[in-house]
Amino acid sequence: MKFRLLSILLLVCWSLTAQAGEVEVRDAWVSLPPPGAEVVAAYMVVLNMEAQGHRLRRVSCDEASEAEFHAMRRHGNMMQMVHLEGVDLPAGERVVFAPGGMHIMLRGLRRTLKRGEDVHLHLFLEDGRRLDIAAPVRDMR
Ligand SMILES: [Cu+2]
Repeated sequence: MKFRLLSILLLVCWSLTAQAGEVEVRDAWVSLPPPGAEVVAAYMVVLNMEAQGHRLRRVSCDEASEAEFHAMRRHGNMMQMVHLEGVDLPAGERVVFAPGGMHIMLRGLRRTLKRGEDVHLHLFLEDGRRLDIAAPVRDMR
């Protein structure tokens, strides 16, 4: 009986969350590029708190002429970057972009990035939504 009540409560909580759900980006940051570099990587955590899956279809950046989703793949004993056409965001899960794994590659920087300043990224979901993110520039950790 107690157990059943708990299940019902959990279910209620879950549906409330799903209703108020959204796709959220946390801890976005850009690694400080070496002087003169034209390529730089951005990282973040994307939470899909909705009950249905979504997909990141495209990314753009105010400070760079090109922005792409990249993943790292092993090729022999080398790690290689591969371009991803999109990134799935499964329902209720978090998708991590971090050094050594998925990242947003920014090419053609329009100006020199300084430590502490914000880089502005725009994520486009397949359902037409757009998420605007400010990602501070900081040293690689
Ligand atoms: Cu890359």
